[in-house]
Amino acid sequence: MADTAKKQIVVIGLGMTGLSVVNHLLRKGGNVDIKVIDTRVTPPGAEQLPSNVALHAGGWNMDWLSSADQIVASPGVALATPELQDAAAKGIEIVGDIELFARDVSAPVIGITGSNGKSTVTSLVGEMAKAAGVNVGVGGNIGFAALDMLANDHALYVLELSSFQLETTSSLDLASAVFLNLSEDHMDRYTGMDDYRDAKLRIYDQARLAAWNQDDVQTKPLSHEKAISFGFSDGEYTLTLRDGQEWLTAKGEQIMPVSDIALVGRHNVANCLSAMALADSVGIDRQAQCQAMREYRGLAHRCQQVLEQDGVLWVNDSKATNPASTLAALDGLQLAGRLHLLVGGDGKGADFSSLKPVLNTLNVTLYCYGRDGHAFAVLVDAPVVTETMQAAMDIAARDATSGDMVLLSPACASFDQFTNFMVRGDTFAAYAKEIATQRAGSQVSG
Ligand code: UMA
Ligand code: ADP
Repeated sequence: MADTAKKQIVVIGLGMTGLSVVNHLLRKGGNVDIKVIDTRVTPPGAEQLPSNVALHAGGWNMDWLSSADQIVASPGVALATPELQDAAAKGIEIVGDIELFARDVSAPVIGITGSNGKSTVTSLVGEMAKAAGVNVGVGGNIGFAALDMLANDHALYVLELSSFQLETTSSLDLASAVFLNLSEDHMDRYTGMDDYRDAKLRIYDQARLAAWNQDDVQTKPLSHEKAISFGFSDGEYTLTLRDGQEWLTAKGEQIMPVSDIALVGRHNVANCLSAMALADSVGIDRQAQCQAMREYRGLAHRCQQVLEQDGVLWVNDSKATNPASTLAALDGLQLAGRLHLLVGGDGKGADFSSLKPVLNTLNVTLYCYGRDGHAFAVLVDAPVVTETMQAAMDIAARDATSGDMVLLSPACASFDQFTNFMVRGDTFAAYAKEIATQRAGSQVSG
């Protein structure tokens, strides 16, 4: 029986988010009763759940749901789920972890959303703040639960926000927010692109300053009192020429040559422009911004070289989980030899035809693996179709010669065959090294 004198809080999902919510509520204390529901039979994190918090795993508990005063839903559980719809119809408040964060945070917060580049921009702004000596917390969708940051009193928070998290958040008071770009993703969760875009646009309603991308008009706020923009040829943060060289330019002032940016790829120039706009909004000085842009080389699993053997480069871009991020990896790619591109996995209902034109211009062998590999096989004339990524790597290793690149940039989520994109990327790197060791051994013995 529920103790009706206590506020009944039901947490849905016991992944990283659910655990952070439970720990946050316990830290806050008060007259609350916390229960957790996870539809998975063996939810991750169950072993870390304090013994005084009840867990219902492997399905729903409708009694717990209907007697809840508040439901805290994890981002992996869709609000459209009938059980949550029922609860909402009964007037039960449904929020997410970011809403709880918004209600308790007392330092300035910067928010970052978009289809691609969120983690790169989030971590780059974090690096800028650190270079300026600010005690900064960096978290959210990037892989560190927002509420866990509140346990340490930071002077500034940089928060990566997914569309799922934004759906259940309404009280953020962001110092500034950016919606970086919009391209097809998560079509298994949204009714279409408008629905997906609307979820992302919610970020601007909760921000004092809205930063948008001139090169992707879909990111423009529908209305906002204070909006600024960035873009390659337009906006307050843009590129200008000096002595034939491109310079990052902020509000008319030339700041730094583009060639000084440590991150690689044209998309990362746009990421730098947006990061500068966000850093300016909280007064991070320009010198610190430039230092971070000169030094920061990016996160693992984003176009990361993991091996070079016999002139063949092996590159891990496992974080490319949608077609636009794979297009970014292919943009401007110049190779002496052939590209061996590994794609496939859980396609999340995406349309991959946008890859076809660029594949046609490249000297490429396309390896299609995993559950939705077949959806890529129609894009080229002679695809190599395999069951697993490792099987594709075996063939690529056999066929690649000096000057070639083997690139994992799968345009899909990993969940059909891996726990997450990091495990997929680590598996790619480890298996590439295993193949290399075997080959080195056979060359010696041969
Ligand atoms: N799940 C169930 N039943 C449940 C609860 C979850 O089946 O009762 C499934 C979900 O469908 C999902 C998986 O479990 O496939 C994980 O969901 P979760 O809500 O438990 O996830 P967390 O471990 O809490 O991680 C979440 C984010 N995951 C998602 O939004 C799916 C992490 O982003 C984020 O780093 C973390 O919170 C901290 O904020 C990951 C992600 O893939 C990296 N995000 C998507 C993306 O970037 O494209 C949005
Ligand atoms: P997110 O957190 O939004 O998934 P990441 O910074 O982790 O973004 O990058 C994910 C993938 O998208 C990587 O493959 C990366 O190379 C690519 N990418 C990064 N920034 C951009 C951008 N501005 N436009 C398109 N693709 C990008």
